Amino acid sequence: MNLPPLLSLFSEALFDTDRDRALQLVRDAIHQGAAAEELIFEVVIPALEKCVTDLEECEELNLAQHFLTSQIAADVTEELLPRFRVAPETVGRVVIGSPHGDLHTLGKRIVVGCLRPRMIECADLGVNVSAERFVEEAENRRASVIAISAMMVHTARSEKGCLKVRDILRERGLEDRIKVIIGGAPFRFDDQLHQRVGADGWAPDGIQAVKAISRLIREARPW
Ligand code: B12
Repeated sequence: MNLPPLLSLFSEALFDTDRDRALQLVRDAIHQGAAAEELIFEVVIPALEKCVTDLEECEELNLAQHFLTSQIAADVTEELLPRFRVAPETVGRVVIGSPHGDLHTLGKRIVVGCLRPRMIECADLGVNVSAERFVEEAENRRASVIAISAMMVHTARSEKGCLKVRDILRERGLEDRIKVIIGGAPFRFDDQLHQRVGADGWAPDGIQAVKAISRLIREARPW
C-alpha cells in the first residue's frame, strides 16, 4: 500500500483533531489490505510526532488541540492493536500519575497518549497519588518506570512526592528495577530540578518523554 499519501492525510486529520476522519482513514487502509503494524509504525507514530512538534512551534499553542491529537493517536492505536498479525510485544511497563497534592491531568494524559502507540504499557494511576502507591503499583505490575507529572513548584519539590518515591525505592532495594522519570512545567524552567528531586530523568514534552522512558526501560534490570 502507498503509505506517504495516507501519512499526509492522516497528519492533516490529526492536526485538525478530526477523530472520525482519522479512524476512517485507517479503517479504509485496512480494508484495502494494509497491515496494522505498518499503519502504526509508518503512519500513526510519524504523524503524531510531526503534529506535536508543529503544535509546540505554534506561537499560540492551542492546549485542547495538543491534548486531542495524542488522544486520537492513542484511540487509533487501540483499534489497530487487535489486528496485529503477531500479537504486539510490550516494550515495557510504566505507571504514571500526578503526585500528592497535584490535581493537574492534561500533561500526563498527553504523555500517556504518546506512549501507547509505542507499545509501552501504561497504567494511569490518576491524580494525588501518594509515593507509597506509586511504588506499590509499580511493584505489583512489574513496571520498569514510575512516571510523575508535577505541574506546581511545591508538588514538584515536595518531600511527599518524587523525593519520597526515591527513598522508598532505596529502602526496598528496587532502584535497579524501577527507574523514575518526572515532568511538568516546573522542570521546563529548570533542567537540573529533576536531579534535585531524585529522578533518573525528565522530558519537556510527550515525544521526548517516549524517548527518555524507552531509555530508562532499557536501563532497568528486568523483572
Ligand atoms: C489547566 C490548569 C489548571 C486546571 C487543571 C485541569 C486539569 N484537569 O488538568 C485547574 C483549573 C483544575 C487548575 C487548578 C490549580 N492550579 Co493550575 N494551571 C493550569 C494551567 C493553566 C495549564 C496546565 C496544563 O494543563 N498545561 C498544559 C500541559 C500540556 O502542559 P504540561 O502539564 O507542562 O505537560 C507537558 C510537559 O510538561 C510534559 N509532561 C507533563 N507531565 C509529564 C510527566 C512526565 C513523566 C514527563 C516525562 C513529561 C511530562 O509533557 C506534557 C505534554 O507536552 C497552568 C498554567 C500553565 N501555563 O502551565 C496552571 C498552573 C499549573 N496552576 C497553578 C495553580 C497555582 C493552581 C491552583 C493552586 C489554583 C488555585 N488557587 O486553586 C490549583 C491547584 C489544584 C491542585 N491541587 O492541583 C499554577 C502553579 C504555580 C506554581 N508555580 O506552582 C500555574 C502554573 C498557573 C499560574 N501561573 O499560577 N489548574
